Amino acid sequence: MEPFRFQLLARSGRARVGRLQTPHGPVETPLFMPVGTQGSVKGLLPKDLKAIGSQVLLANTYHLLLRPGPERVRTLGGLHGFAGWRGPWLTDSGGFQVMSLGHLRRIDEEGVVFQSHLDGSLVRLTPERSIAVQEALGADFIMAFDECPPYPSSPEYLKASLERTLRWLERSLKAKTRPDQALFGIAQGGTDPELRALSTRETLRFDLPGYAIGGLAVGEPKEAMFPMVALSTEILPEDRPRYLMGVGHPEDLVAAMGLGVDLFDSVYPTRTGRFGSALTPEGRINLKNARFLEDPRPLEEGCDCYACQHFSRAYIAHLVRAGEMLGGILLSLHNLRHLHRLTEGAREAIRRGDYGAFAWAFAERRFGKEV
Ligand code: PRF
Ligand code: ZN
Repeated sequence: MEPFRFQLLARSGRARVGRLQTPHGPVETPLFMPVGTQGSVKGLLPKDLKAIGSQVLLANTYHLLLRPGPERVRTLGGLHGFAGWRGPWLTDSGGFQVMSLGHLRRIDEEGVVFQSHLDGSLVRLTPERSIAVQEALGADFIMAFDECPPYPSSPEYLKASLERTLRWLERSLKAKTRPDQALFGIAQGGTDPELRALSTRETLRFDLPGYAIGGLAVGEPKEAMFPMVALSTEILPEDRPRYLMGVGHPEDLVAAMGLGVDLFDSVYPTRTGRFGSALTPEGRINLKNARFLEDPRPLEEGCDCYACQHFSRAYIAHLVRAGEMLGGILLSLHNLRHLHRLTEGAREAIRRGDYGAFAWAFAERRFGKEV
């Protein structure tokens, strides 16, 4: 596990700064990972991602299995060679994407059978197949094959599902052959405190280089999500990275970092950018709003990203209205920079031992007045 050594560098309350070693260089946590579902962060060049401080990119087993296929990616150098991002990659295991995108046909002890959203063909995904695909894709971090139950689900279903996910974790681990990839386990349990604690404790029986908090941000209210995050980070070991899957709203990052979460991913910054919105410290602004058509200011005052350094809100609002792809590109770039700056600021505050003041200042700007 030495290639994936995780060192805690500083702590402030429950918030932590860590350094995570990977075969493609070290990364600093807390960290937001941009989503490159198809091996590409939509609209952005690897050099631009590097320039805004991206450290790890996430790709999806589900999509790359269907197209172009894992063997093609393996032959062309794995994700690092094929997709031109030479830094660390993480691949998700596919179960979650099957649920949200594929036409799920059956889920049983063996795995899932689904209908491809591309050509309707039947595809089987099991823990063994997911790991084999993730080994071919060659990411630094790979995820155990899990089931993320929908919200709401009955306690009976949650229990049966989390127990199956634990058996799938054992099978994922057995199927793994590459020593240069770190397998993360994923705790489930929905928003039931007993089941969440049970799933987390049982997942910890496997000595793994990192642990993910899954099954959240699937439509449950925030008042239900955060107690699960708090409970999880209390149980999880201090010396392993914790990854809260699919969470990317700035205010959720600030709260979860405060609870001791180290890693995040979400399509939110890029998707909301393609839909015409910019993240700012005061909240999200929609460039389709007529009030931006004559606004000479940058998306965010003081932002060092290329979009804010070169273009006005008025120009980007024009691009969005005209349906020009540059609009979505500039907004995605800015939104990712905004989240990276947020985690960078958090790291600095934690190093100073004052995460509380950071969270307080964030809340004041974000919620202290109307945008
Ligand atoms: N499991 C996996 N991927 C995920 C999730 C999960 O529970 C979530 C939940 N928000 C996002 N992505 N494998
Ligand atoms: Zn910017």
